[in-house]
Amino acid sequence: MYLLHHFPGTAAMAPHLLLRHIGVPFRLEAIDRENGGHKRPEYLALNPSGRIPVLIDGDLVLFETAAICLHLADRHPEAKLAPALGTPQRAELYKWLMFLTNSPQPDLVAFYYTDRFTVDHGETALAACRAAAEKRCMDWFHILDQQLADGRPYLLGADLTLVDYYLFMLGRWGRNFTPGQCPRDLPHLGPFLQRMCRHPVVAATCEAEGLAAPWV
Ligand SMILES: N[C@@H](CCC(=O)N[C@@H](CS)C(=O)NCC(=O)O)C(=O)O
Repeated sequence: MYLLHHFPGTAAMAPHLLLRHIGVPFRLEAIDRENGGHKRPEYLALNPSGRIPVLIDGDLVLFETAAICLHLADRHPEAKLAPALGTPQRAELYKWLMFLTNSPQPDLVAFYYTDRFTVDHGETALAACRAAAEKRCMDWFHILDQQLADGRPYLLGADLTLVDYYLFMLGRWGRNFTPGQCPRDLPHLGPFLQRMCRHPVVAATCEAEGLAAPWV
């Protein structure tokens, strides 16, 4: 059985969504995040970066959310979370996954952990840093919005893949941006996020994580 070290609403959500989509037995190991459970030696032995999540698959201890997602997709090809290896569609999946993890995700981290991105912790400097992170994030979300502009239901086209779950998670993190200028307000990404909210796997995961509505 898989074990996912987890805290609601964090990056652990993407693998949690995938595990539910696959329908395989798993257990969530709750991290005592409020009390720095992810910075304790036992957890650092699993993930030296002290970040959530970690997946345990037998003897395999895996950190980095995207790696966990790809591993789950590879272990369960019948779940069709990724197109077949070596196909152009698979390359597209790599492209969007790398884009998500290299562009919006770090800037979302900068939005939420602003004090790590400036040595000036004065109110004005922190607010400026946060506003710049939000602006960068929205530039990335506009690109994702354009990818959905041809009416395709999912990032790669007709079929839902792991990058859609990943995008849902990151789009959700943008819900605290300036009202009216959030991912949910974009013309194509907004409907995508609402559609994902209605997906039974997403609804069940958000409910299981105890997330307050609206989810995006
Ligand atoms: N690159 C890592 C980032 C994970 C990450 O940022 N996790 C956050 C929760 S959403 C965390 O554990 N933050 C605690 C910290 O940075 O101290 C991944 O994708 O797994």
